[in-house]
Amino acid sequence: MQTRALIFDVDGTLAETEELHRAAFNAAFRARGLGWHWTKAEYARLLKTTGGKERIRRFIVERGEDPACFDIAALHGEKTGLYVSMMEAGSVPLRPGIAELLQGARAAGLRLAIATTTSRPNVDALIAAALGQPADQVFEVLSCGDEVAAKKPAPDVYALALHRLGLPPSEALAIEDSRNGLLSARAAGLACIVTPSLYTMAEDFAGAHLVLPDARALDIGALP
Ligand code: XBP
Ligand code: MG
Repeated sequence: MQTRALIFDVDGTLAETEELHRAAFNAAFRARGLGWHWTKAEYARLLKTTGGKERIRRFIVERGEDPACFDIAALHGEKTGLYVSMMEAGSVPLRPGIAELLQGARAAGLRLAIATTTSRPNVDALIAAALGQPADQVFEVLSCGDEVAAKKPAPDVYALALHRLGLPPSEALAIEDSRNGLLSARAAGLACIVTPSLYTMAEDFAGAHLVLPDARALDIGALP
């Protein structure tokens, strides 16, 4: 086996977090009296733009308004605070098989990393709530959205995770739930296993090493 590290996406892959993100965006819009509300259908469309700040900007442009008239960074900062509070209050379970996969991978001597477009506080809150441990004790490397110039589907966040691991792409494997994530991993030279999530299940995963229903179906002994 050549694979020495598993690099995980977060939203949709470790857990079905997007409904909590949507609730946090809507709560931030309410708190600012903006009168905006993202329905599930609208969010499914907007999710094609990765990154919360980029998603808000696109929404404003689509409304025919000028993004320069809004403090998107502050609005998004408020959304992140609300998401973290909501996660602390309610938590979101890890997807089936994820906890076992993390444990099994560690036991098999694989290194664990994160490559996500989401903000770091969101990752910390999810892992603390779901596993009761700091994220940087579970994952040796964490590469997050705001650390790179271009978010997925650009390769930057996977390239950064590989750089921090000190590994070539041939020695790591990405685990994703979305087409944008798959494209990002492939553009960084990584093989990628996709476990589609609620918001991504209708997407095209051509180019994936494997498409599996969830992490329970992932056999560590059969990795490339
Ligand atoms: C997830 C995202 C994120 C979250 C929100 O994509 O696009 O933007 O929806 O996070 P992926 P922030 O799973 O491909 O990484 O609001 O912190 O950006
Ligand atoms: Mg994802």
